[in-house]
Amino acid sequence: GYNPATKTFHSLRPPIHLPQEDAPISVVDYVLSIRSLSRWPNSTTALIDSATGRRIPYSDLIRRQKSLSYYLQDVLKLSRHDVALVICPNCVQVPILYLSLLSIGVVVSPGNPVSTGSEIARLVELSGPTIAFATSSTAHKLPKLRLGTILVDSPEFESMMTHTFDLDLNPGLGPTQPSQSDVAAILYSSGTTGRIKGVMLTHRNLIGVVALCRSSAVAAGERASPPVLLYTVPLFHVFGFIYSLKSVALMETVVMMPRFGLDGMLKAVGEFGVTDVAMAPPVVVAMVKSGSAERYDLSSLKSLVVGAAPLGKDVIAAFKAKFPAVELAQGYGLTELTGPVSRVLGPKESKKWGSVGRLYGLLEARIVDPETQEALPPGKQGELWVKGPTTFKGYVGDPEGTIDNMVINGWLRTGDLCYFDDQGFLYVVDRLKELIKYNGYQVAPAELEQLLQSHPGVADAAVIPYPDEEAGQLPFACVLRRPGCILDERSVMEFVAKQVAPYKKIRRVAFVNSIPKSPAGKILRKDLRKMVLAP
Ligand code: AYL
Repeated sequence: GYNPATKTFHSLRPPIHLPQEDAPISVVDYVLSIRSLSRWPNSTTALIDSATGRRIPYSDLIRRQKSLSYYLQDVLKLSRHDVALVICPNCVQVPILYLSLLSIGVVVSPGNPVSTGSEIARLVELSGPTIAFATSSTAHKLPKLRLGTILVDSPEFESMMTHTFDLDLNPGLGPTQPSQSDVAAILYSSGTTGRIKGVMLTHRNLIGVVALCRSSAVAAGERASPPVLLYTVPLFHVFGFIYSLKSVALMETVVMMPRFGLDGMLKAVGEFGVTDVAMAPPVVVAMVKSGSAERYDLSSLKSLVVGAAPLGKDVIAAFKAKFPAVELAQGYGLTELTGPVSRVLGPKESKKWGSVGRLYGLLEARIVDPETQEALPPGKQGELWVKGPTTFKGYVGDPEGTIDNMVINGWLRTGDLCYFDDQGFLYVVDRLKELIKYNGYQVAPAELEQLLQSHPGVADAAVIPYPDEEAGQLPFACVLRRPGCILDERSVMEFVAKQVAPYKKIRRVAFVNSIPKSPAGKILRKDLRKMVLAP
């Protein structure tokens, strides 16, 4: 509800209780304590590898997680505050690895496995890992770290997870009790400006988010059998990262798809009785457009949780017409708030088409006029500010002092233009920040601009989003050529494509006569957008 006196929106969901802030527990302790409340048996399947059909029950997951954490401590000598870089496609080993590292206080830092070597070098520079975990397909891109690179798809890793330790002989082994304010994970995001940054999330942040996710599961009511989730979202991104923790807490069965493909996903639904799928909007678009969806048995499917980028109203309408039995629940969130901020919950709320739902318990929000900084009432558009225990700790190093600009008196500025209706439903209208979202992935314009500016034929360049039905937005380069230079669209695109991960490629180019800038030299993106996108 909206409180006019404080001009603050409060959550309408039931209150959530978190552990005492000074209790020395890790997010893994919390996940396991929630798990112990579950009524599903330990024989419940925790993980399914969709490629091989291999199943790992919860009893086994817990054993493996413990063995691996002993191994990491005893043999690899990892300890509290070490940073571990994880560069892996989605696979069943990764959630077990996350839990093992977090349980002994090692900071988990997952990066996109399609990153190039130089992009990964940048992540290493930011977070300073001592060890990396990769697969045989990604390891070659990693630089040499002090403790080397461990392949999670190797027989050695399998034995690390099944090794037995005599705890009487090794009394020092076992979970570490961190302070909840310790950094637990470093995820990567470009935030509201500039280049990619390392987002520090604490154990407290992760505990908060697991508690939020649990509260919606409780509100949705217990299922007759354990939910079966399929993640099309990557485990290195905040959405997949926190889902991998909340699924263990709630004893859900998770189907891991190493490589996403629409037909593979639809087939897996029937094959494994998938009840819920977590996805970004382009997958919904693909489901609507696909001519083959009818061929698959989707009868087990109850709901899709869709987040990370805007979902068009017409897509929602087409989806409901095509799949009337499946609930489509939008969620909204951002890395700097450890993921979820709001979601649509239950069939009644999902009638609010286009809304990203209501605020989770634990969170408060304001809608602030970007010009006057005044807090606005329901129905008015402004920048969304959020306060709660899931606000990130800061950016690693933070040489630009970005956090001072981004968190003001505990309020995190999301950089999104939003409004609430008078029933507490949130709507995202536009993005005020520079960030481009291609298929739900973050693309930082400044990174591409720097690359373009290094081209000898380019005098100046700016990168802005170009609207696209399938991908959401395309990175669009506006290039000012050096006088006398013959540079065509293709060579601009190829120049960038050679140096970046595929999702960051420039997919459209315009040649301009000038790039509008403020007196301070800042690109005026709004003016540029008007200039090149006007009909
Ligand atoms: P990041 N509609 C419109 N824009 C969205 C939405 C949405 N539903 N969700 C995210 N965004 C945009 O850090 C918005 O601009 O995290 C926001 O500031 O990669 C930015 O994406 C943040 O991008 C969950 C868990 C959603 C995670 C998420 C998405 C996290 C995306 C729901 O339960």
